[in-house]
Amino acid sequence: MQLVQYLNDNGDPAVGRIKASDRAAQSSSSPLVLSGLTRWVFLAMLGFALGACSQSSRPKIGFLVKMPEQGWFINEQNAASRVGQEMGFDVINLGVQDGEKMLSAIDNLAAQGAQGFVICPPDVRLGPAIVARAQALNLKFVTVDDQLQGPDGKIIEAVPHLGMSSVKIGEQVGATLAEEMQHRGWNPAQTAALRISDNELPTARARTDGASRALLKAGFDASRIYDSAQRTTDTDGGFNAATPVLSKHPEVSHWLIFAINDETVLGAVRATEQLRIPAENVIGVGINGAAEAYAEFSKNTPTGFYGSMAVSSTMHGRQSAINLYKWIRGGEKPPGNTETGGTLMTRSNWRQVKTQLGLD
Ligand code: FCA
Repeated sequence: MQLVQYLNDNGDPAVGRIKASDRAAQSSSSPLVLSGLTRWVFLAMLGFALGACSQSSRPKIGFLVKMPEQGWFINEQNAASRVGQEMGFDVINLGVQDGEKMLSAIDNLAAQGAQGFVICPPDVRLGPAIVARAQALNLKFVTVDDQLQGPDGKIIEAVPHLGMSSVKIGEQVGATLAEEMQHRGWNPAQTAALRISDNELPTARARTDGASRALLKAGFDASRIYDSAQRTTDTDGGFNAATPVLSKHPEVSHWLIFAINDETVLGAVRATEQLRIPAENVIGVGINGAAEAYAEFSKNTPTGFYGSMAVSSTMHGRQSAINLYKWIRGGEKPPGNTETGGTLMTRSNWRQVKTQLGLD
């Protein structure tokens, strides 16, 4: 305590900071009486040494995400850091945008003395490489959001996972699109749907398949759903996937847009704007409910981005970190698969939903 006060001031402020009575007690009882610069250097070194000791004795985990710039992943990492502070462990947040970065991040974690990591991998097909590296380095790990695939393309069930209930959330997206289309009184003959998905990512396919099913159930014509595959799951990926399909169908005046997340739908909505399709003729519904959605809902005039199925990224970050930490501390291995639900967030209720889901 005294040391912190000491280092916060310039010169020799410790003397000024310590009450006269304490100072008297200190100089008479302390066997080690140093003065001036020597004392300053000694105290500083002691402080650093103590700090280093207490740091290294705290358990450490990594939190590795494929797109650290996305609002969703920012929330997850922040929530993990917060729960670490509450429960007494350190969280090292890293971005792992490709396989090479990911493997060196895992190596670095081990070198820093971490005991495990939570990961949303840049490619689920890296599953076997992650398992092998973690085993070699004796690190425990769990996945969040995207589940790992084995060489046979099947989910690696042995790795504990926490993620959204993709099919159900997809179905909510489809039902929302159908309802809003009806609410706006659109003519089905002038309406088409743009479905953008990432075929390599099982959670993505499950989300867009769920949405398609709900649309069909509501009576939407299957031949009026146009597909596009995205190369990346961000806004650029959505924009690039949407543009050719939208341009190819000038006869369509009203568009429903759905995809794997908010970023992709936002990219597609930007593409409609560039093609001068009026915002009121577009209903885009995304998934995530993080910063990108708030920014869109905060605009003065509504855009084609009608809503987002919001899921608590805060809860995902917090719970997956807790699961891993307890496991590291000798508790049971976390459940094989935990699925979370979603809530519709729109321009009119986004602030309430944000609070309700404990989002940053
Ligand atoms: C995938 C998506 C993210 C987010 C997450 C829960 O990783 O790419 O945007 O939706 O699932």
